[in-house]
Parts: sequence; C-alpha cells; structure tokens
Amino acid sequence: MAKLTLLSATPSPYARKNCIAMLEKGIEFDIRNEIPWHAATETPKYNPLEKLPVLLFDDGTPPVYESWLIQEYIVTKYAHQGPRLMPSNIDAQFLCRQIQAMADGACDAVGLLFWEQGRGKMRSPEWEARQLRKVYNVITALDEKRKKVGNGEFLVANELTIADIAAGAFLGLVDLVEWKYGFVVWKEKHPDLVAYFEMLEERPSFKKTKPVMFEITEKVA
Ligand SMILES: N[C@@H](CCC(=O)N[C@@H](CS)C(=O)NCC(=O)O)C(=O)O
Repeated sequence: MAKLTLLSATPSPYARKNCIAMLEKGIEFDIRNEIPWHAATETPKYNPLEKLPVLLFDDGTPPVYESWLIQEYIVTKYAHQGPRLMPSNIDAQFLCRQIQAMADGACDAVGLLFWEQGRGKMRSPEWEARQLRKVYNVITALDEKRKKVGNGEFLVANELTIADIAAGAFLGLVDLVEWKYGFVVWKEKHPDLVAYFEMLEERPSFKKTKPVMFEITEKVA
C-alpha cells in the first residue's frame, strides 16, 4: 500500500473529517499543514480548485481532492479495516451522504461569513445574514435528526458513520468560531445536540483532531 499524506489545514473541518475517518480505521498517514491562501501553498500543485484537503500518495496514484470523495476513498479502499463508517443499506448510505453534504455546506457558509467579515466597509449585512441563516438551519436540522434516532448514539443505522463525522466536524467549527468571533450562538437552544457533540468529542479520533485557528498574515495569493 502507498504511503498516505493528507494536505491539511489546522482549522479545516473538511480535512478533519478525513483525519477522523483514517484514525477510526487505524490507517497510517502523515499530515502536511498549509495555509491555502498564502503564496507558499502547494495545494494548487495537486488540486486545480486550489482547495484542501488533498490526499497524496507516494506511488504515483493521482491525488484525491474534495473531502467527501476522500471519505469515499477511505471507506471503499479500507472496507475491511476497522469500523466500516458506512452502513450496508443503500437508503442509509444516501442518508449518510445527504447529512455529510448538508454539514459540509454549512461549513462553506461559515467560511463565507468569515471572509465577508474581513471586507470592512464593503461588508454586506444581507449576505452575512443569509450565510448565518444557513448555519442555524443546519444546526436545527441536525438537532431534528438527532431527536429522530432517539436514544441511539449515532445519526444513521446506530453506528458511527461519515454522517456523524461530518456533523461533528461542522459543530467543531461552529464551536471554534463561536469562541473566537462570537457570531454563532446555538448551545442553549439545542441541549440534545450539545450532548451529541460532546459524545463525539470524547472519541480519541475527535480529541486528536481538535481544530486550531491559524492567522492569515499575507494578502490572499
Ligand atoms: N468542498 C471542499 C471545500 C474545501 C475548502 O473549502 N477548503 C478550504 C480550507 S478549509 C480551502 O482550501 N480554501 C481555499 C480556497 O477556497 O481557495 C471539500 O469538501 O474539500
């Protein structure tokens, strides 16, 4: 098997999903942290979209980018190693992927908010409200899904899946930005979801990948 390296960034919820999946499965990998907006970034060498995470191989296998696709790679290529992270039932699989798409989209909205907040006088309150609304919509939707599964720990099929990993990575991002910027306030209104988030955060794979904000010190390259 080729040696795996994940091109990552310390606050990235997308890369965190991939790290958690590989840790859960006991896959060996290296991490190479970058700031993808700085001039020294190597991300564009591997992904024409200039975004990370990117999964790199040392045996000439083409890089895999887009975090959802990296999850698919991990789940399918390492199907027989560790927890499967994807149920066998097709409908449950779609549900997992749907929840992942929703959580990833909410991370995109947080990112757009972050950049908008840096635009000084050009900031659009309407645009910010729109992105924030998406974040809250997804928090509410996750809370509802969580309530539907009742006492089960996980969102789909009573087992840890890519859906929980994506939901946990999104909530981890919200937690980080709430602490840093105070613009997402959700915990009082969603105690069940907080309990779910805390349950996930207790897992060694989540503990080991806690997001850390970086400082963007250069003009965007
Ligand atoms: N849909 C992508 C989103 C990845 C993403 O937005 N990554 C950020 C870092 S957290 C990035 O590299 N941004 C650089 C850019 O937008 O140009 C995925 O799931 O992998």
